[in-house]
Amino acid sequence: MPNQFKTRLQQLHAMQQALLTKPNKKIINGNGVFDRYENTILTAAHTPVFWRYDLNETTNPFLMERVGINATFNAGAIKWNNKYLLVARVEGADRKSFFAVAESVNGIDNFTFWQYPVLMPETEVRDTNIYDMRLTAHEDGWIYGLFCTERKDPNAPPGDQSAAVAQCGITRTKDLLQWERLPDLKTPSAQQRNVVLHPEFVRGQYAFYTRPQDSFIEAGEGGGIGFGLAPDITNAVIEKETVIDPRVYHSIFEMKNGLGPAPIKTGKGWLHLAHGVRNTAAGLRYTLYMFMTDLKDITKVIHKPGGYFLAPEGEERIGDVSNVVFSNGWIMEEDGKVFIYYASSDSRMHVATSTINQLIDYVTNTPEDGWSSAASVDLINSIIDVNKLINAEDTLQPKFV
Ligand code: M1P
Repeated sequence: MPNQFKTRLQQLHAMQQALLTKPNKKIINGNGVFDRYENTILTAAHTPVFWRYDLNETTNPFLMERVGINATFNAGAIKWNNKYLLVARVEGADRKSFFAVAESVNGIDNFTFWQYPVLMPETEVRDTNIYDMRLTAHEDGWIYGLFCTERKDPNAPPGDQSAAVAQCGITRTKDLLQWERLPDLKTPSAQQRNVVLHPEFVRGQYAFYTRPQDSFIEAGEGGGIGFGLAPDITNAVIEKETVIDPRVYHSIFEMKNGLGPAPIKTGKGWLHLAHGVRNTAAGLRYTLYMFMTDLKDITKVIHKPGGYFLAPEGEERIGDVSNVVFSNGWIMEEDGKVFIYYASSDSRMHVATSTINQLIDYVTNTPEDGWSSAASVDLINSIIDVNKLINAEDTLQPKFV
């Protein structure tokens, strides 16, 4: 009689091998700004079999999954020793998230998790849940990881088992293996998520992009993406937060917004990727948008295309929290190629690629939001008028009258 345990084990390994070695392909005919890829790059099924199964036939004769993994998403990204690394938010079946590093040789496929998840040291207050790390290679020589640490609200009434306090946890590393935990960031706001460390000192201080929020974990009075300085990262205190990218009525970021990865420095300004959230009858909708800030005054937004840069499409629209795209990781190569890592619907990771020249063109030449329907029609009319001046043969469009 065939050994059921061994047969199942072989099948498990074969399936995972096939997944981890599956080549990815660019989807042709994108929008000219970036290209999507056919396959997801990191899913719960990518987590090693030896994380989830006790592989000892004596203690696990049915070869049952002992530790379920629910999702892998919202990954920070960095190029390290010639490999593309994602520090993913891995969420267990128990709803707890933790960080784990997955690496790829080409940045678009074959992402494989390192043997162990990240062992994140704690502060004196235990983290209930940690997630969404933004990596910053700072000019001080450290790689920082800023992430959200969530704990039960100590002031919640006894019957309330969901009120939480979200704060910014800070960790740093030199090798992505050993992580030093620093005290959580202190700001004037009751809640913080989506905090990002700027890669350079600003007036000799550490510069943070924040997301000020009131005491409610959702939405709240928070006015947008904030900014603040702290002289000491080992005891980071921001005395004053100013909003640099506010929420706006009837926009893609009317409910809330938050910075994505650390900005990329370009000759024209600091390029930012962020997420904006709007309400719909079907719940919140998260899309990605871009803006650029001044090289000298990094709090000054100098370009901001109207609308979203990337929105959930097709299967991306469906998942644990549907209608969400979220990005907290990107990598720019020396030749200008940019890998944009994004998660869909709080479930799995994708990659899109572009170049820094395309992204600069996008952010500097895409018209800004006119904030009204009439302004949108005026904009389209002005493009039609320009196109009418071009020969019909050159535009491959029907002849204008
Ligand atoms: O569920 C969508 C996202 O919601 C939160 O982001 P934000 O604070 O900007 O609304 C986070 O929980 C994030 O991880 C999640 O993807």
